[in-house]
Amino acid sequence: MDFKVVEVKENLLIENNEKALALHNKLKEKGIYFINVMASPGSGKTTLLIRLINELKKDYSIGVMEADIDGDVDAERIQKQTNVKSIQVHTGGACHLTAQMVEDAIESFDIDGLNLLILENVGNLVCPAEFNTGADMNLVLLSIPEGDDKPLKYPLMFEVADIVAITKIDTLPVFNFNFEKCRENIKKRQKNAEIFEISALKNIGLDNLVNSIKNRIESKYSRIK
Ligand SMILES: Nc1nc2c(ncn2[C@@H]2O[C@H](COP(=O)(O)OP(=O)(O)OP(=O)(O)O)[C@@H](O)[C@H]2O)c(=O)[nH]1
Ligand SMILES: [Mg+2]
Ligand SMILES: [Zn+2]
Repeated sequence: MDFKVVEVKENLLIENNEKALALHNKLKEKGIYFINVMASPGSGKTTLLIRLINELKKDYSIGVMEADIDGDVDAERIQKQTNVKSIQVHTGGACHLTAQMVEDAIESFDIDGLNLLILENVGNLVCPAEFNTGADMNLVLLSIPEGDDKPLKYPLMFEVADIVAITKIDTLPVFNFNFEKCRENIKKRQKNAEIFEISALKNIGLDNLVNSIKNRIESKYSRIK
């Protein structure tokens, strides 16, 4: 019995990886860079995205997908506070997105007019990391109140991270959080991860993060003339 369960899951992930690769290639053909944002519920993904989008929209034509189990508050926040087209994706109870779900969601955009797609994945440190979305880059948030030990407990999320934004640093005075330890814990999982210390709320440290994202997009496509 146990053996069968494992096999089913493996097949599911293999199938998802194939779909993700196809989607990745399709977006590449269209010159679209795709960022997948993952983190715990309430870690500050939407707050950060509003800041990032208001900078990135100066150079890129952006489409945003907000994934949640239910509700449309995040898509509305993005649209209201950035004026960028955003859609809400409901997962129908699932706590992650599959590549197929992403592909279906992308159909709501006129993607020929876009060159940057951003996905806010479902708030969850576990299975979103298992399901490749076809993205060019995974941006993972870790907020101060969650604790510096999270990379030890949720290894895969940090293994797949290209950038880790340690966020809510304005709350540092009321939490025990060791940056050095946290960086060490992240590097244990992903030695190439680029790490930024930020506060989206207080607008601290965002310039470096924006520049890193732009550099990644430019090194793939050379968009900015
Ligand atoms: N102090 C502080 N609070 C923050 C910061 N960023 C976000 N918050 C607060 O954290 C709460 C959750 O923020 P969201 O941006 O909605 O978090 P999220 O990760 O998008 O949440 P879900 O989509 O529900 O998973 C809100 O009350 C924000 O105001 C920050 O840098 N510092
Ligand atoms: Mg959100
Ligand atoms: Zn899940």
